[in-house]
Amino acid sequence: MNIKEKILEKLPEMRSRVKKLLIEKGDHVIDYVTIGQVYGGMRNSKVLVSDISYVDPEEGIRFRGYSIPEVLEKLPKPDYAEMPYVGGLYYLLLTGEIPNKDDALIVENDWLIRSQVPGYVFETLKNLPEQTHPMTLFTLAVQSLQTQSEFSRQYHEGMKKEDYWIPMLEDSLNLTAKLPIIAAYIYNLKYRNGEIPIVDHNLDWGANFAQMMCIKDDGYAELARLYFIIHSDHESGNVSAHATHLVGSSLADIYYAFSAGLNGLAGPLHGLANQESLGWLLDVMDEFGRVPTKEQLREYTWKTLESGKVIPGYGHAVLRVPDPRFTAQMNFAKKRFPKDDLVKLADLVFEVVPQVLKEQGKAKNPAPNVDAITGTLQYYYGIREFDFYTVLFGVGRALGVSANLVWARALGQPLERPKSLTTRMLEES
Ligand code: CMX
Repeated sequence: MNIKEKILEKLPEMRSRVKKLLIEKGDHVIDYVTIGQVYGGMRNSKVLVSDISYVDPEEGIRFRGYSIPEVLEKLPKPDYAEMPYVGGLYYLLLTGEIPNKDDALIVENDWLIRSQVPGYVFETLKNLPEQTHPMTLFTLAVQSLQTQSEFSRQYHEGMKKEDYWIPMLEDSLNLTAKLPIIAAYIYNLKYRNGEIPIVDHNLDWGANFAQMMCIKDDGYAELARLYFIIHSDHESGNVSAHATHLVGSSLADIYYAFSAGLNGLAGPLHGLANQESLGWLLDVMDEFGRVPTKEQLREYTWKTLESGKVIPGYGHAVLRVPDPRFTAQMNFAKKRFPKDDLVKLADLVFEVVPQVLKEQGKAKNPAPNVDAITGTLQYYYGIREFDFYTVLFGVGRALGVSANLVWARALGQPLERPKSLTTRMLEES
């Protein structure tokens, strides 16, 4: 069954659950919000809803109820591959059901059919100044595809509200189909010969990305699938997901909404941390000329903290344990290239940094997040241009945020518009 048919099958029940919930418990208080939360980036204020994924502080992400190890085990895989089809993950995010191989292949084939990127997108990127950041190129490419929006076209022609999700799904499939090509083109444009990558119709979405990046090692196709799956979603409150949702709530189409999310992802406290984390590991290697001893690393960590900097890749706004996305990537690296010096260093950092952060006593979570290892793996396979790493994150993140937007439309979620107060009002409260 394709995704649209599956959503059509599930929608009546989901709509009636939400309707019943609002009738029976619309006035039910979930939690209260403190002034500390209002001034503190709204941490842990429970004001969003998403059925696509949930981050348990003590366990980590679950996609539609499945943990990362479960997702990697249960989703169908290409023959002889270890990592599942990304198309299968998209099916799971959008429908809530683990697909069989045929279901996953329907998505993969659909992506191939929709993969052609209009020539003007490449021309637009080519005409920008050479020093343009890869994330700026990525956002502009997504934004420039807006002319193709089915949602926008059908909305202006007039359509029933209950059908909004249908062109939203079309747009989401069209957009996600094109992102690997756009990302590989940005890499070529910035760091190689500027060639337009060619999709191989015999390969899946992840393997196609590896092929378009011209990385011959089969391990990179496995890593691409793993990477895009684990970066797809992290519930709704993180900056990229929330920005996408907020902009989408104005009934902006996926191109407007996701380019807003990408702009948020580009910040150093969010998606840029992966490159900062690898940079920190490489600085450690530079300082000692080899993997340092534990004591040397301890001292170096303190030196970083005392200079007023954070340890990138450590800490999290929600998680209170090591991020399972870190663990999945570390397991991958240790299985395939355990002798790599950066992997050894990342492992040592995992031993030393949480202890130092605990001693410092500031970070609520001294454990690693996803970004503590991501760059190390890309570096191993030869992707050494740091500025490109957040583009990879963005390709993956599109899957989760677009699935959320399709369901936001399907359930008729309204314009988001929280209320703000003045400092005086808070002082007098
Ligand atoms: N190194 C040093 N200090 C840290 C720290 C770290 N890795 N993590 C948190 N802290 C500090 C904070 O800077 C803050 O200090 P101040 O009180 O002086 O401002 C204090 O500990 C409390 O912060 P927190 O409540 O534990 O963390 P936040 O929810 O405010 O921020 C995060 C979360 C991720 C931004 C923060 O841990 C951080 O800056 N980490 C390093 C950057 C990073 O890895 N970001 C990627 C996150 C994953 C993602 O979303 O992409």
